Amino acid sequence: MTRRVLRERAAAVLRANWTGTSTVPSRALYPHQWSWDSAFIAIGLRHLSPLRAQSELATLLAAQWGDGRVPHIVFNDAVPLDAYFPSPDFWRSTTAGRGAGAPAAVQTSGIVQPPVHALAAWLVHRADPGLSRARSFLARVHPRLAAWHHYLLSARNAGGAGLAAVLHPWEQGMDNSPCWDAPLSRVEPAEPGAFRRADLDHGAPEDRPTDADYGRYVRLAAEYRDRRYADGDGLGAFAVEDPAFNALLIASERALARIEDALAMEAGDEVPPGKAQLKESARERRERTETLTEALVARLWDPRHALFLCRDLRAPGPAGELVPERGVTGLVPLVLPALPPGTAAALVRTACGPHFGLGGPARLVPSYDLRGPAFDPRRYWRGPAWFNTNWLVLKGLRMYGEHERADGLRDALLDAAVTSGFAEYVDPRTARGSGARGFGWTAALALDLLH
Ligand code: 9WN
Repeated sequence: MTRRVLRERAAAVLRANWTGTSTVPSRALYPHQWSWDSAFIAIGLRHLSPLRAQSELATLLAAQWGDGRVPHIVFNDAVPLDAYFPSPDFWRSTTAGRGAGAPAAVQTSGIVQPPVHALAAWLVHRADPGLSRARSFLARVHPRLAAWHHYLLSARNAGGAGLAAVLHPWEQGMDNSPCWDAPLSRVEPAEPGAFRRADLDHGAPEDRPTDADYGRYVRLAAEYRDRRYADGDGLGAFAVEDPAFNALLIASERALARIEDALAMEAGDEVPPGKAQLKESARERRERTETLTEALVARLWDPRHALFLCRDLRAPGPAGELVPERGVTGLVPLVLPALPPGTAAALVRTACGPHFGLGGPARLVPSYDLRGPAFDPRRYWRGPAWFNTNWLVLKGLRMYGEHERADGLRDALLDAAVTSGFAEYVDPRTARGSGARGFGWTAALALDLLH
């Protein structure tokens, strides 16, 4: 297949999923706007239409809450209520979220997703700096991105070490990863009759999380809602420091510093935030990326596994405990340029070793340990390879000079994307597709890899 045909097919997926203001991950399974999907989609969309890519991010950020959180779903009120569960009447953002500053004009969920947005905004700006300046794109998104990071670094610093904690598996985005099995086991599932799973109208049950998982997701989300989405003391039963979530926060802090540098070049000192303030903020952010990287290594690096692990803050002990499961989340910090000496090389060895099998039994990086007891090549985040995590690992391989491996992974990703019809996820060994087809970030990131 030529690059031109691949590009046309990926572009056709993004056109079909475009609603006029943003892009749905999948028309059938996910008919609304999702937070980290939109960030990855914008990264690909910038190659087709920098204007649409800007709108994608602006639409998401327009639904930001007053406390700074960017919701994980922005609902499209033209879509029937029963098309996706949990629907707006479950989250009740405009009433239960009022105290936390949920917007009145649009309905959203009340939880978050990984902060890929500043990184995406910077890449979108770079795709067409002239258009970006003409539309004051960076000036418009900057205050919202700054408030978003502030929320994560303050309200979500549950462990006290500076890292952000996730309060629900949906927040981290790898919903049924075996990394969550132990922390979730403390959550009493909601009654099976208390909710209806719309996902099973479109997805095969063996590809999706189980009913027991859903019972726990529902319980946790309902309890957070009933606490009126308040953070701080009295956090719920689930609180985890996750490597990918925090690595993306650090990468986005670096991107936000670049955004501030770019704005400072244009700004005078009269209009706030003036040149001096932007430069000072960029300097602080760069320092913070260093201290956050140190915290990430101190809290989550496990030399025995040669991998970053998740820290379960609700486990016994003053700092909780590390979860001894190998998830792809632990490889994602490879995107960080300033890892301590030896750490990146160890991560590359782990990615290519028996547990993730890259360049050996696995064509693409699996979401979970090929040799782990819970490995299942079809079930969602318990084994299949996903395109966003593979794209991140590929970026890390390239940054650390592993060009041959990066090229091999890029070719395998492009091949898997097109032959699977831009599947949501694929078997990491055979690249056979599962889940939704015509999936937004699969098409967007394939496009990005063609550039
Ligand atoms: C819950 C939209 C989202 C992705 C997540 C993925 C899946 C939702 C679901 O779909 O989660 O947020 O209904 O299963 O796990 O990463 O953002 O594509």
